[in-house]
Amino acid sequence: MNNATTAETGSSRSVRSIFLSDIHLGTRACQAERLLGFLREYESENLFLIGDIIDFWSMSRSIQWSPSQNTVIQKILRRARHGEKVVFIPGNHDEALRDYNGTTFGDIQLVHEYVHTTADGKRLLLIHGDEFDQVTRHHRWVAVLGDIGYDLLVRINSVMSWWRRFFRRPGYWSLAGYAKRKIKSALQFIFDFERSVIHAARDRGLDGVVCGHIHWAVIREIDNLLYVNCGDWVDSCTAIVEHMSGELELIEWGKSMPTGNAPKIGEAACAS
Ligand SMILES: [Mn+2]
Repeated sequence: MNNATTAETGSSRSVRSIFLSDIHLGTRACQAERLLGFLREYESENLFLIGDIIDFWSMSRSIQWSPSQNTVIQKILRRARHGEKVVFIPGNHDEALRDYNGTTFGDIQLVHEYVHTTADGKRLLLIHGDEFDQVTRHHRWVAVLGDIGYDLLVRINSVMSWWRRFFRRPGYWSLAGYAKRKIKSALQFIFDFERSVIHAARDRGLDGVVCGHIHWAVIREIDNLLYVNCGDWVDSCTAIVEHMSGELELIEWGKSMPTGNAPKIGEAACAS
């Protein structure tokens, strides 16, 4: 990665395409400042916004909208106005916008999915990916509750173990054991997700997929197809860029910053 130096110098880089997902504007966790730093650094011909850009789920509970989040929207609109091709594929957190798929607003195309051809001829399916997440697909209420309720669950658990101790109930609840089970199921979840997204790309006769949703950035080959995930801008601050040659690169913008964090398995399992 070479972003550590460029983030400081402020020099601009030209790439063919930028792929971003899971920005979650409207939440406190959204790393809008860092994203602005990234957008300042990279100029592109294409900007693909691959879902969960605006978090309407979270905003229905409380709105955390900062001036820098406003600036993110302004910068994106400005780039579209100045001739950059901007394609927005709504995700599950901004699913309200899916009603407008097929339309264009402020020079931004809204679509359900998109096929992008790289400079070296790879045809990639661009899709947010929540429809391949068995939890959000078949048990939407679990995902919504999970979104609100994970912290609550942890709190209830701690109250329960206090209650057990107080009344000397048998059955010790192990946090370590719980975490281990949680990680195992998170990895299984990621594995299943990747397989089914790749399957969709293969069905369409394409060379690979660029998605988001599970907050786990990666470029990897699966069954001879390219699996690319943009990661997120609430924790890991990652983006995918396509260079003029068509080569894809994972940019870990968070790592060059003092408080940058690696993706967390538990959060991936939340599938936001
Ligand atoms: Mn999502």
